[in-house]
Amino acid sequence: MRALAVNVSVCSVVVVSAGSRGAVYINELLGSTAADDTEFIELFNPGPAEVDLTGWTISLWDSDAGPVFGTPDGVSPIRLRGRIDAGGFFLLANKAFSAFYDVKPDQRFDDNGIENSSYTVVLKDRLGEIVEAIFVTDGGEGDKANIAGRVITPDAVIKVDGRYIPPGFARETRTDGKRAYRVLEFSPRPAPSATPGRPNVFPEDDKP
Ligand SMILES: [Ca+2]
Ligand SMILES: [Ca+2]
Repeated sequence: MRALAVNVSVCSVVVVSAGSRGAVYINELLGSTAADDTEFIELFNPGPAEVDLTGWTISLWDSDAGPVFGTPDGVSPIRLRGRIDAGGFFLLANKAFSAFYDVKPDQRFDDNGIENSSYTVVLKDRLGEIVEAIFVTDGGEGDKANIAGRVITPDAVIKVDGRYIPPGFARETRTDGKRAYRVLEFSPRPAPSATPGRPNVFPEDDKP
Protein backbone atom coordinates (compact mmCIF):
# COMPACT_ATOMS: atom_id res chain seq x y z
CA MET A 1 0.00 0.00 0.00
CA ARG A 2 2.87 2.31 0.74
CA ALA A 3 4.24 2.01 -2.79
CA LEU A 4 0.85 2.92 -4.20
CA ALA A 5 0.70 6.01 -2.03
CA VAL A 6 4.10 7.12 -3.28
CA ASN A 7 3.07 6.69 -6.88
CA VAL A 8 -0.05 8.76 -6.39
CA SER A 9 2.03 11.46 -4.73
CA VAL A 10 4.48 11.61 -7.62
CA CYS A 11 1.65 11.80 -10.13
CA SER A 12 0.09 14.72 -8.33
CA VAL A 13 3.18 16.93 -8.45
CA VAL A 14 3.39 17.83 -12.09
CA VAL A 15 0.46 19.07 -14.10
CA VAL A 16 2.45 20.43 -17.02
CA SER A 17 6.11 19.82 -17.66
CA ALA A 18 7.72 23.04 -18.81
CA GLY A 19 10.63 21.06 -20.20
CA SER A 20 8.41 19.10 -22.50
CA ARG A 21 6.08 21.86 -23.58
CA GLY A 22 6.24 22.81 -27.19
CA ALA A 23 8.10 19.69 -28.20
CA VAL A 24 5.13 17.75 -29.53
CA TYR A 25 1.46 18.39 -28.96
CA ILE A 26 -2.00 17.07 -29.80
CA ASN A 27 -2.86 18.99 -32.93
CA GLU A 28 -6.15 17.39 -33.85
CA LEU A 29 -8.49 14.74 -32.49
CA LEU A 30 -11.74 13.23 -33.72
CA GLY A 31 -13.50 11.01 -31.22
CA SER A 32 -17.22 11.01 -31.91
CA THR A 33 -18.94 10.88 -35.28
CA ALA A 34 -22.24 9.77 -36.79
CA ALA A 35 -22.71 5.98 -36.88
CA ASP A 36 -19.48 4.04 -36.24
CA ASP A 37 -17.00 6.41 -34.69
CA THR A 38 -14.24 7.52 -37.00
CA GLU A 39 -11.52 8.26 -34.51
CA PHE A 40 -8.04 9.67 -34.88
CA ILE A 41 -5.43 11.56 -32.89
CA GLU A 42 -2.90 13.70 -34.72
CA LEU A 43 0.32 14.85 -33.08
CA PHE A 44 2.42 17.71 -34.42
CA ASN A 45 6.09 18.44 -33.85
CA PRO A 46 6.74 22.20 -34.18
CA GLY A 47 10.37 21.82 -33.10
CA PRO A 48 13.56 21.84 -35.18
CA ALA A 49 14.44 18.19 -34.54
CA GLU A 50 12.91 14.78 -35.08
CA VAL A 51 11.46 13.24 -31.91
CA ASP A 52 11.53 9.55 -31.07
CA LEU A 53 8.11 8.84 -29.58
CA THR A 54 9.11 5.48 -28.13
CA GLY A 55 7.95 5.44 -24.54
CA TRP A 56 5.48 8.29 -25.00
CA THR A 57 1.86 7.57 -24.09
CA ILE A 58 -1.59 8.94 -24.68
CA SER A 59 -4.02 8.28 -21.84
CA LEU A 60 -7.77 8.78 -21.89
CA TRP A 61 -9.54 9.23 -18.55
CA ASP A 62 -13.28 9.08 -18.10
CA SER A 63 -14.31 12.46 -16.74
CA ASP A 64 -18.02 12.02 -16.15
CA ALA A 65 -19.21 12.54 -12.60
CA GLY A 66 -20.19 9.27 -10.98
CA PRO A 67 -18.83 5.77 -10.58
CA VAL A 68 -16.83 5.79 -13.84
CA PHE A 69 -14.99 9.02 -12.97
CA GLY A 70 -11.23 8.56 -13.28
CA THR A 71 -11.36 5.15 -14.92
CA PRO A 72 -9.29 4.61 -18.07
CA ASP A 73 -11.09 4.50 -21.41
CA GLY A 74 -10.92 1.32 -23.47
CA VAL A 75 -7.56 1.56 -25.18
CA SER A 76 -5.83 3.70 -22.59
CA PRO A 77 -2.92 4.08 -22.35
CA ILE A 78 -1.85 4.03 -25.97
CA ARG A 79 1.89 3.42 -26.10
CA LEU A 80 3.40 5.28 -29.02
CA ARG A 81 5.75 3.63 -31.48
CA GLY A 82 7.74 5.51 -34.07
CA ARG A 83 9.23 8.89 -34.79
CA ILE A 84 7.86 12.27 -35.72
CA ASP A 85 9.76 14.53 -38.10
CA ALA A 86 10.60 18.14 -37.32
CA GLY A 87 7.56 20.03 -38.53
CA GLY A 88 5.84 16.71 -39.11
CA PHE A 89 2.76 14.82 -38.01
CA PHE A 90 2.15 11.48 -36.32
CA LEU A 91 -1.27 9.98 -36.88
CA LEU A 92 -3.07 7.41 -34.74
CA ALA A 93 -6.40 6.07 -35.96
CA ASN A 94 -8.94 3.30 -35.52
CA LYS A 95 -10.19 0.88 -38.17
CA ALA A 96 -13.29 2.89 -39.12
CA PHE A 97 -10.99 5.76 -40.04
CA SER A 98 -9.72 3.97 -43.16
CA ALA A 99 -13.17 3.89 -44.72
CA PHE A 100 -13.30 7.66 -44.87
CA TYR A 101 -9.78 8.97 -45.16
CA ASP A 102 -7.26 8.10 -47.82
CA VAL A 103 -4.29 8.28 -45.53
CA LYS A 104 -2.41 5.55 -43.72
CA PRO A 105 -2.04 6.11 -39.99
CA ASP A 106 1.33 5.73 -38.31
CA GLN A 107 -0.27 3.67 -35.57
CA ARG A 108 -3.59 1.95 -34.95
CA PHE A 109 -5.79 1.83 -31.90
CA ASP A 110 -8.97 -0.13 -31.28
CA ASP A 111 -12.38 0.99 -32.46
CA ASN A 112 -14.35 3.04 -29.94
CA GLY A 113 -11.10 3.96 -28.27
CA ILE A 114 -12.31 7.46 -27.46
CA GLU A 115 -15.50 7.65 -25.49
CA ASN A 116 -18.45 9.82 -26.48
CA SER A 117 -18.82 11.62 -23.20
CA SER A 118 -16.53 13.82 -21.09
CA TYR A 119 -12.90 12.69 -21.10
CA THR A 120 -9.40 13.96 -20.43
CA VAL A 121 -6.71 13.13 -22.97
CA VAL A 122 -3.17 13.25 -21.61
CA LEU A 123 0.05 13.17 -23.61
CA LYS A 124 3.15 12.08 -21.69
CA ASP A 125 6.76 11.94 -22.83
CA ARG A 126 9.13 9.02 -22.44
CA LEU A 127 10.02 10.15 -18.92
CA GLY A 128 6.37 9.95 -17.96
CA GLU A 129 6.08 13.71 -17.64
CA ILE A 130 2.87 15.35 -18.75
CA VAL A 131 3.30 17.25 -21.99
CA GLU A 132 -0.29 18.39 -22.06
CA ALA A 133 -3.75 17.51 -20.84
CA ILE A 134 -6.92 18.44 -22.67
CA PHE A 135 -10.40 18.20 -21.21
CA VAL A 136 -13.16 17.48 -23.72
CA THR A 137 -16.55 17.86 -22.07
CA ASP A 138 -20.26 17.74 -22.78
CA GLY A 139 -20.73 20.07 -19.82
CA GLY A 140 -22.20 17.47 -17.53
CA GLU A 141 -22.60 18.69 -13.96
CA GLY A 142 -19.67 17.55 -11.87
CA ASP A 143 -17.57 16.45 -14.84
CA LYS A 144 -13.94 17.38 -14.25
CA ALA A 145 -10.57 17.04 -15.93
CA ASN A 146 -8.63 14.33 -14.15
CA ILE A 147 -5.83 11.81 -14.27
CA ALA A 148 -6.84 8.54 -12.68
CA GLY A 149 -9.43 10.38 -10.65
CA ARG A 150 -7.13 13.15 -9.45
CA VAL A 151 -8.65 16.46 -10.53
CA ILE A 152 -6.25 18.58 -12.59
CA THR A 153 -6.22 21.94 -14.29
CA PRO A 154 -6.06 21.09 -17.99
CA ASP A 155 -4.11 23.04 -20.58
CA ALA A 156 -7.27 23.41 -22.64
CA VAL A 157 -11.00 22.80 -22.31
CA ILE A 158 -12.96 21.82 -25.42
CA LYS A 159 -16.65 22.51 -24.94
CA VAL A 160 -19.40 23.53 -27.31
CA ASP A 161 -22.56 24.56 -25.50
CA GLY A 162 -22.72 22.03 -22.72
CA ARG A 163 -25.39 19.91 -24.39
CA TYR A 164 -23.29 17.43 -26.33
CA ILE A 165 -19.75 16.15 -26.54
CA PRO A 166 -17.59 18.01 -29.06
CA PRO A 167 -16.94 15.52 -31.88
CA GLY A 168 -13.31 16.57 -32.01
CA PHE A 169 -10.97 19.53 -32.18
CA ALA A 170 -8.18 21.04 -34.24
CA ARG A 171 -5.56 23.37 -32.82
CA GLU A 172 -4.84 26.64 -34.52
CA THR A 173 -1.23 27.43 -35.33
CA ARG A 174 -0.25 30.62 -33.54
CA THR A 175 3.06 32.35 -33.14
CA ASP A 176 2.19 33.93 -29.79
CA GLY A 177 2.10 30.56 -28.04
CA LYS A 178 -1.55 30.92 -27.07
CA ARG A 179 -3.97 28.11 -27.65
CA ALA A 180 -7.00 28.26 -29.88
CA TYR A 181 -9.07 25.38 -31.18
CA ARG A 182 -11.71 24.74 -33.76
CA VAL A 183 -14.36 22.10 -33.10
CA LEU A 184 -14.74 19.45 -35.80
CA GLU A 185 -18.08 18.28 -37.17
CA PHE A 186 -20.06 15.33 -35.89
CA SER A 187 -21.63 14.76 -39.29
CA PRO A 188 -21.34 14.14 -42.20
CA ARG A 189 -18.48 11.72 -42.36
CA PRO A 190 -15.75 12.41 -42.94
CA ALA A 191 -15.79 15.64 -40.99
CA PRO A 192 -15.30 18.23 -43.75
CA SER A 193 -12.82 20.28 -41.75
CA ALA A 194 -10.77 17.34 -40.45
CA THR A 195 -7.23 17.15 -41.81
CA PRO A 196 -5.64 13.96 -40.51
CA GLY A 197 -1.91 13.83 -41.19
CA ARG A 198 -1.64 17.34 -42.58
CA PRO A 199 -1.84 20.95 -41.41
CA ASN A 200 -5.10 22.08 -39.86
CA VAL A 201 -7.26 24.41 -41.88
CA PHE A 202 -9.28 27.28 -40.46
CA PRO A 203 -12.00 29.36 -42.09
CA GLU A 204 -9.73 32.37 -42.50
CA ASP A 205 -7.26 30.16 -44.37
CA ASP A 206 -9.87 29.67 -47.09
CA LYS A 207 -10.13 33.35 -47.88
CA PRO A 208 -8.32 34.61 -50.97
CA1 LIG B 1 -15.81 7.55 -29.79
CA1 LIG C 1 -4.51 18.07 -39.13
